[in-house]
Amino acid sequence: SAAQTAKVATKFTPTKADYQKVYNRIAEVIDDASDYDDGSYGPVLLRLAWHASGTYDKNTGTGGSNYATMRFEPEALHGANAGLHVARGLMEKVKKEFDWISYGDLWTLAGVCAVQEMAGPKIPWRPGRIDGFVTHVTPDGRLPDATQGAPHIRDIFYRMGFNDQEIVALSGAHALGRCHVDRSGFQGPWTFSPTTFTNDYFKLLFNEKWVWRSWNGPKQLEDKKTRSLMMLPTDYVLTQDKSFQKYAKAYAEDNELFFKDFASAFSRLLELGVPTQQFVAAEPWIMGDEA
Ligand code: ZEM
Repeated sequence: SAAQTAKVATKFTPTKADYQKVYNRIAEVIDDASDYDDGSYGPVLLRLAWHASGTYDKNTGTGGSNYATMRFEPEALHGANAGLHVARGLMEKVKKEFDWISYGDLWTLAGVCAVQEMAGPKIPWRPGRIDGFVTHVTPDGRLPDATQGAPHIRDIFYRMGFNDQEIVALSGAHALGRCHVDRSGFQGPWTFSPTTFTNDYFKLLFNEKWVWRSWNGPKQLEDKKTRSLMMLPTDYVLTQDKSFQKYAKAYAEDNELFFKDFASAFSRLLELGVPTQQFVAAEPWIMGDEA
């Protein structure tokens, strides 16, 4: 019909400038957090982008950021995703304003925005993810379990297609945010500046003495000096495993190297599971340079 033709003819094709508007809106949401945690929604949004992408399995091609399956049960209820309803709720408001963006693009762009607005490196990103269905939901157990050791970390990240160097670089995201007893059971921040992206996580891993915390919660470490910082067993493993340790030391000594390697690995993480032909641009964009 004529009405249908007209609708097709006016179909909105967003440009980079339109995605930049979404980015700017997310940046406002991140900062509007005076009563939340350390005063920023950045860390929990970064965790959303990571958990939305980190379900990828390179052998089956399933999981990853393409279909934003965390919108559905049971994935939303997987133990690893506890607390991420906060981040999804924040992005729901942005989605209402920019209804043309897919959830996968919105959540990964939020991760990019979080890193950049918290003074981290520029993360190359491009849109093209599509909203999937409940049939695309991934099985539980694809994200890392913080109580485990090096073999488990390798199993999980090799499945996504990452190597030891990339595992260590990505782990540096724990410079940001904190653990919540009511989400993971663990408690506390990794660094003294949990809303600023730095290589402090690696510096602290080597410069502080880490001892097991005595408490009723799951096994975690605390710094002997102030007892105000924490490390998960999987964080501490980066200092114990020979191959991980090499990269962790390099990042502790060279912030620029950490920024470069994190940006490259995180950019790739955010594209896991998205067929190349779906992307609207041949090369990822740098967002946030011009408003
Ligand atoms: Zn995390 N992470 N993570 N992580 N993570 C938590 C919090 C945050 C692991 C893990 O078990 C946990 C990566 C890798 C790994 C962030 C980003 C990234 C928490 C605390 C746990 C238990 C959740 C809570 O209680 O709120 C394990 C085992 C990992 C690998 C071995 C990677 C990779 C990340 C991004 C690139 C961030 C930003 C947080 C803080 C969230 C917040 O709300 O403050």
